[in-house]
Amino acid sequence: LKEKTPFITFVLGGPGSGKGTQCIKIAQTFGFTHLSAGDLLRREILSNSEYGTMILDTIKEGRIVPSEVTVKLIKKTIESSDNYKFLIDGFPRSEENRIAFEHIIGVEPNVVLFFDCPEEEMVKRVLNRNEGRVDDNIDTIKKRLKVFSSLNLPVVNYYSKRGKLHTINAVGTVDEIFEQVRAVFSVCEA
Ligand code: UP5
Ligand code: MG
Repeated sequence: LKEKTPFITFVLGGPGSGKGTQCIKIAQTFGFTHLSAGDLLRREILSNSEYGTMILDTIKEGRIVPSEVTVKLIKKTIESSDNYKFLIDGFPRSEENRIAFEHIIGVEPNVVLFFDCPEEEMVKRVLNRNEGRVDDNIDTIKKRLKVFSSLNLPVVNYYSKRGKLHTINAVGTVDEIFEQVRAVFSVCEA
């Protein structure tokens, strides 16, 4: 049983907008546990899970893995952690994801960060990454961008209306961007 109610930050932004890079710095500076939904899914592929093939096919197409699969992985990670502060990177990606999280985990995020980045900059970063990700090719990137604007931007708008959204200008050096992020957490630290 957790002694403290969790403090949850959702970290949203398009492919290559810098979510993962900034999460590492936030985790180090503010003591969050960094939980990347994409990393949890990629780990699931490697672990011979019954869902492995389905997840791989979905990621190759830039589509969204069914909510219950992702939320189950997130729940397991939260429950097995001693920490109570979590950065959930790259989730929720759709209104359906968001609603599933609220139902299954039973809490709403305290803070939502949105890394706002022009498409051409995101494409450039992803193509330069060179880490062998199956979805880092121009065809899949185009699909990821479409899915992002049609399914993920509604989630961004939802949290904007709820007054929880902090939009970060994601163009600039990693340190310049982190200064904007630092300002958010300096005010609303748990
Ligand atoms: N970089 C970072 N910051 C920079 C800066 N300021 N200036 C210049 N370069 C910068 O950064 C991307 C690259 O840019 C890196 O090389 C970095 O060094 C450089 P990164 O921090 O990795 O960006 P990030 O936003 O994390 O990009 P990522 O590609 O991881 O975002 P996606 O949202 O596309 O990927 P994710 O892993 O979250 O999801 C992958 C797929 O999994 C999805 O498409 C989907 O199919 C599936 N998925 C689900 O189905 N459900 C989920 O809940 C989550 C994922
Ligand atoms: Mg990432």
